[in-house]
Amino acid sequence: MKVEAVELRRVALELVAPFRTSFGTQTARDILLVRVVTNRGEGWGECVAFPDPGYSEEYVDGAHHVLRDFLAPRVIAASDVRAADLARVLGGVTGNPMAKAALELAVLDAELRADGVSLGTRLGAERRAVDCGVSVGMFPLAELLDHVDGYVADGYRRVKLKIEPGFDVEPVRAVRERHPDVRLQVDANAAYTVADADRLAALDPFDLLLIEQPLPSDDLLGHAEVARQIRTPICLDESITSARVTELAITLGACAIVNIKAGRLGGYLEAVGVHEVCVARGIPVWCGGMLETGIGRAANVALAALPGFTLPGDTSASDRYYARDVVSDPFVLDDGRLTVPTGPGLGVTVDLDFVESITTSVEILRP
Ligand code: SMG
Ligand code: MG
Repeated sequence: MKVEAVELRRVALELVAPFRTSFGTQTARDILLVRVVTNRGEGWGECVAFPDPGYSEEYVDGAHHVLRDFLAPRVIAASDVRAADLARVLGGVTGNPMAKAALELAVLDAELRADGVSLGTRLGAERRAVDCGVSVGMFPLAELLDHVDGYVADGYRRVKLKIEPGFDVEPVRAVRERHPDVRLQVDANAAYTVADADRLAALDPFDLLLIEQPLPSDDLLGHAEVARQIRTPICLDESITSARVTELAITLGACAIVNIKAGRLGGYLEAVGVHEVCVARGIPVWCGGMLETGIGRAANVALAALPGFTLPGDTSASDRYYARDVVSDPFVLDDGRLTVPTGPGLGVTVDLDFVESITTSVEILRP
């Protein structure tokens, strides 16, 4: 397949509710979409970088720059590109996994649409629908409880709360008292240190499925130490940057569960590699989220349908994020599940008129 042009398009979308985490608050989104035009048709990808380098080093302007100056030129210069070759084609560029993942997804979508194969089939999906959880940002307690009540009433199969030092035991206790049977987990986005093990152990009585990324991303030994001091299983998110690091983290005892996010891993193909490692080592996985539009969401739902994804993901319905999604076939919760698209490529149709109406800039790169 020959890539003839790469379009870098920024769109603006309001979130239906602010999303506060230990690293900042998202309200209005500034999203970078990638469209590739090839001799076999077009494909779309979504870059999950946020405006600030808070979740990880990447941020949307930086990802845009790297795509424009380093990644897209390599793909455009290649005479023949398949998604499976991208790791090699982009190999000279280190880091920048979110930028790479966005380009990979666009190439995968174009290739699979041309071949008439769905992304789920390509990745190894075995389910027709996936169990969905919901991740709730930090709010004052009364408001948090209202949001959780609403999501539980919607049918979400698991609730995730964001925590940080000073906002942990109290909200977890309040939600647990109100919803004794809901599957509940927490995510610290690296806000604690190994010295906080006692504080994290104070969450043990609330029957949490897991604590996600309590410590900084490079502190694998610290996570292993905390794991020895608490009963709640530790799940890693930010630390899991490749299949190799996943092997290391599991071997060190740093995690008992893994959150798989393609953007953090440089693409959906590496995400499948992490899934393989985890299945081989008996480690349950679930699909993370980065507030994606229907483009990234379609890919996440396909990934979450692989057999090792045995826990509900942060793959919520379109209306949990946006009043109107960028695809004409938004994701709708049905009995706590989303249906895996079966059409070629991503299996969703980008709503071009709507996308045009929310576009803030477009850049088209050609040879
Ligand atoms: O997509 O529903 C979603 C968000 C899930 O909590 C979520 N993601 O660390 O797992 C995580 C966070 C990162 C983004 S928070 C704005
Ligand atoms: Mg997380």
